[in-house]
Amino acid sequence: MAGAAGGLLPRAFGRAAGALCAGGGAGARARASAAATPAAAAAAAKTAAPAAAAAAAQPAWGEAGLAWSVDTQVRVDWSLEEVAEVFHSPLLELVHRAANVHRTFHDPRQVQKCTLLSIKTGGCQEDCGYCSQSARRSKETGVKATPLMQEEPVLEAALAAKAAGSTRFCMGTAWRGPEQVGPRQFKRILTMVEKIRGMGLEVCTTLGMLNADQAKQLREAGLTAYNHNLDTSREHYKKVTSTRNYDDRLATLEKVRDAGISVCCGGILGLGEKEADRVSLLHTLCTQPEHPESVPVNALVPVKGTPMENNTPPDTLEMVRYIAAARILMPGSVIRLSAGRLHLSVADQAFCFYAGANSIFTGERLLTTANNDECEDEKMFQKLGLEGRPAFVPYANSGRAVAEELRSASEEQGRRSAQNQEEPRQSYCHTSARRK
Ligand code: SAM
Ligand code: DTB
Ligand code: SF4
Repeated sequence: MAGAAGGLLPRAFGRAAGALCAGGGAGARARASAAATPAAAAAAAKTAAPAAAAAAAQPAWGEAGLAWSVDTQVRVDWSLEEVAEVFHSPLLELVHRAANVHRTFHDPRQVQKCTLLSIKTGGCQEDCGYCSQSARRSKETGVKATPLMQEEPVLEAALAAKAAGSTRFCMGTAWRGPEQVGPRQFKRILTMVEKIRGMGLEVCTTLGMLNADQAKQLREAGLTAYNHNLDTSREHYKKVTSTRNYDDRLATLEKVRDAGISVCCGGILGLGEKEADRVSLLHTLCTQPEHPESVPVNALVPVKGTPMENNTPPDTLEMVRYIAAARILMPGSVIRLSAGRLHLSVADQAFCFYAGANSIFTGERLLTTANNDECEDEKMFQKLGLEGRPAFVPYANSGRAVAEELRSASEEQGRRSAQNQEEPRQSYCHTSARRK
């Protein structure tokens, strides 16, 4: 279902692909899509153009209805209240709505396999309370500092990952940023990026804080994505890390975006945060100038010797709720079920995939902790009828780009109407068969 936006618009997979509805301009559609409850729908109806207003005013399930069927907009203007409303919806309604969004924007059978490699472990200057790699706690955690790996074993690991079905290779370093180690080591990483990209793999790095020049060099080397997590809410962040602040993280994300590299940014559940912190992080993520291309959802892996060793990790339903909300709020992004998968059963993971997760890390290790057995993952894919997501699948990841497409489509329609060349209007607002 490619639309005028040339690949930016949602592609509909399977039966949840509803009819395109006739409606007003981009503004009306944006208002209609914001209507997450009958009350909000009624409010939207007051200001929307007539057709969109009618759609917005009609809840999916009568008075108690949740307007899950109006979800094809990629929006970057979510209010905190709207995010909270999505997050706190009854779980099965939330998941149902998320599953619909998932099918509209992604092939739900595809789950991307990614492989992580810690190319420089331990000895980190920072003091993130969840992390095994901070130099300050090396005695307690027993994680020793190692130098940056040489090129050859890294390339071998990337080839092995590709042979095992991974389509993204992600390299992590335990340091504050490349500044800390100087240009020679950074150059080695650039070479790794270039060569791994040459293998036809997506390449991701997570190297801490970047300046604009480093981001540009990574881009020129062919980097696909840069992982830099916000981890939790701005409010809770101070309790997690004292050596940097939220704005430092946001500044690096801006440089990555400006360099034209896809942003991979998400968080960890289980850092002692409240539900309001989870809502706040989701709100920050979905109101970035563009949605992150990837949103990792990590469950804390409590590491002995860290201040969070006794934290209780989130349960499956908390993970599912978070994934489903992220899927609805950032429909085009790849939601990555990341750390903490080791303790999830196949049924738990199936629920996460149903709620919209479409990537996992495969391979025996994450960075410093154990990961699921690869053969078990393979069996899980077979049982659930999943297939690996290929590299470089295009998707509608950018709220900004979609908004621009909608604006120009709307202007074009305006011009046509003015010239009395009325053609059937195309709208990207999705109505389910049930609502007709
Ligand atoms: N040093 C870089 C940084 O902090 O951006 C990159 C490496 S860091 C280990 C990558 C991410 O892994 C962190 O941002 C965090 O979200 C996640 N992470 C680290 N330790 C974790 C743990 N014990 N449990 C869950 N996630 C963890
Ligand atoms: C992300 O969000 N999770 C991955 C990846 N990005 C780099 C890292 C998980 C690390 C889990 C703890 C460890 O193995 O040290
Ligand atoms: Fe260092 Fe990254 Fe670990 Fe923080 S999360 S201590 S920055 S390796």
